[in-house]
Amino acid sequence: MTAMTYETLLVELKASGVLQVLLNRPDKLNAFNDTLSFELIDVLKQAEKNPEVRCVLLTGAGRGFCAGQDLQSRSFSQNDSERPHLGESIRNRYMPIILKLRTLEKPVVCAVNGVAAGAGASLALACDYRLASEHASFIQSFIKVGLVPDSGACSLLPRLVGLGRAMDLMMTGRKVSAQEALDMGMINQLLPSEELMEKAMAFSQELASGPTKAYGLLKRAVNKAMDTDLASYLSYEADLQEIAGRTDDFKEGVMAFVEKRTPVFQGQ
Ligand code: T3D
Repeated sequence: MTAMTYETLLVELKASGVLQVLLNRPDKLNAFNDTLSFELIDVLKQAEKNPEVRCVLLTGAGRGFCAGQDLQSRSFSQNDSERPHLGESIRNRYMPIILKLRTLEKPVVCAVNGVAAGAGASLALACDYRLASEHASFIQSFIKVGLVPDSGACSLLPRLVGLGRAMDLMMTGRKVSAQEALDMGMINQLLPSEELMEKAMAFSQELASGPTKAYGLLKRAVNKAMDTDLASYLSYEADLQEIAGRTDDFKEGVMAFVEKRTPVFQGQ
């Protein structure tokens, strides 16, 4: 096991190839200040580069998952005429995180341990698979502070739950329980809180022992399919399958099938 040192994250690379990333500002429900944003960007870049990392598991410390932007760092005085440059904040801090989660060619699992609000909800939506505890909830808080849903919410949420439900959640900013999130397809699994991390780790380990390159290509294919016409997509899919077909894991998968045994994937 290898541990990496950050101020607002606890990061540990397990022998299984799972990189566990714990958002660690529990007294602020793990809200994003600048440090947390930049540290998360850094850790995702490390995950991309390090071949020992074969799955990322993201969760939060304490009773919250992530309460979105740290609003205390956005406080105004009564007659303040200054306004923050939120476009710059989104481009420099949130955009790299969401893009890296979607384009990282390794599975990313999210264990939502508590409330996920604003950009914290978007963070969970950008992961590949969401398990949530019964204490989790999801809030599109942006409208409550007069903002547009950001960090990919307007793209990701309607695809997961449908346009009508997404508009309801984004326009009202109402809290969605873990059960409702499961019912509408926002999360993949709902678990008792005491089982969340054990089950999330077991699932992450399963993914970490899988054909890593194929997971990566699968993510590339899905990203492309969401944004292109069918004919262009089908041609792109053929290119990706050409790459997958040349991996050792494909050879191992076919040999294991023919030899009637369980494949042992090396992520190559
Ligand atoms: O600025 C930009 O760069 C633009 C990008 C914007 C992206 C966004 O995410 S906008 C949306 C920002 N987030 C929110 O609006 C959520 C604000 N938080 C809440 O509405 C509530 O805290 C929750 C519904 C999430 C949880 O409520 P509850 O009652 O369980 O907890 P609490 O008592 O409100 O919070 C506990 C502590 O966490 C508290 O600190 P204290 O008083 O004990 O010292 C609270 O202030 C702190 N906290 C919670 N959320 C934030 C926060 N501190 C800073 N920023 C937060 N977002």
